[in-house]
Amino acid sequence: MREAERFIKLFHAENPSAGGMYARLRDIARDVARYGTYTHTFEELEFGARVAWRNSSRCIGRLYWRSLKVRDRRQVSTAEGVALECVAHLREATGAGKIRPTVTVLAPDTPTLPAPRVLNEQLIRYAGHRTRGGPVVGDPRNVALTDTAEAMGWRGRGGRFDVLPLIVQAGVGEPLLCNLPGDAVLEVPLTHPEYSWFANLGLRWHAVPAISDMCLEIGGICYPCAPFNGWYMGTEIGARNLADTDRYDQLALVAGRLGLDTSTERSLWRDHALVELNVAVLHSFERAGVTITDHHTESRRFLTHLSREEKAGRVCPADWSWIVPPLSGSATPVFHRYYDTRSLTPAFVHHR
Ligand code: HEM
Ligand code: NRG
Repeated sequence: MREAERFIKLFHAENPSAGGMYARLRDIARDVARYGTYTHTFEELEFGARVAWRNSSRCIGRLYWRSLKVRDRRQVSTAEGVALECVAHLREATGAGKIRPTVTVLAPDTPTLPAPRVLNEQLIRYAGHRTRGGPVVGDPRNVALTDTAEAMGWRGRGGRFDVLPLIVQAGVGEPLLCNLPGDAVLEVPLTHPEYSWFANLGLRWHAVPAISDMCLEIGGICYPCAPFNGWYMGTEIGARNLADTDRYDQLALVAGRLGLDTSTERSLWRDHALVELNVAVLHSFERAGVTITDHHTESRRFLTHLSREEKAGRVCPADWSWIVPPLSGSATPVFHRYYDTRSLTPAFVHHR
């Protein structure tokens, strides 16, 4: 009730035309007393999800928080229903490359029924195949998820970019395994604007980052299944997913092809390879007509967002260690200051 009251007051403070705050609070108190829970109106849900994005202190992309598309699917609670909605979410959000920031809100936890859950951390993830004694083939981050899928009967093609199936848990029974249809997963093969050999590295990435393992908390109600997406910032792919030594670990290979001196750190071959990898990511997405942003533009937008929030009289919490991009940090304006570190609700939270 305390959380509900705080949220309803926020909703009415920011939506003065909604009217009837005291009647609404009285109805909620009655429902909570009777049923141990209450149901958000669509307007409350939409506002709550947008503010949860606005409050995401690790997110540099918050300037457009008001434009989040909210798909209200709270009536969907079966594993099959959840899987179908995830596929529909991907199709709508991908927009053939013109990516739309979207969240799909599925059934919440209630005192009588736990909510369904997607076990994948994102709707689209590449398998990490263990090999006997050798290195992982694919994305080492997803080895455990790949093992789970295989234990449920899934077989990948043993490639470096096999899209994993969704694993959906609803109720106490066996989880459901669901392959994503090809047309729901847009991917971009990577090429470089100057080096034709780059294409032969066979690298690619998916167009849409859609986090599916965070809980959306609004006014004391928990929506554990609320997959959301925006678009990528190039560095997420070029400076982390393809570069981290515990991910695709491509820097030495790229440096070798660039003819750099990898015998000494002082040639800065890692730094040089990182830049070319990131050039390739931005170039390839742009050429494929897929929305992507670069870290310089996004850093400037984020500071615009901060000053807008300040003008609106709001605190904008931010986590420096996540906001500063993993490439050329000090060449972006977000590096050169500190941020408010409070945590606010509504919020997207990690429960696992
Ligand atoms: C984190 C960019 C949209 C919520 C991040 C990160 C980046 C980013 C770069 C850090 C990721 C990392 O280092 O792994 C963007 C861009 C968007 C966007 C460019 C384009 C529109 C969204 C949307 C939501 C959202 C639509 C929610 C509705 C979050 C959250 C995190 C995050 C909760 C932290 C994730 C975690 O803790 O693992 N975002 N974002 N973002 N973003 Fe955004
Ligand atoms: N770094 C992760 C994705 C995290 C969220 N990033 C976004 N979110 N851009 C990766 O897959 O590389 N978003 O909602 O747009």
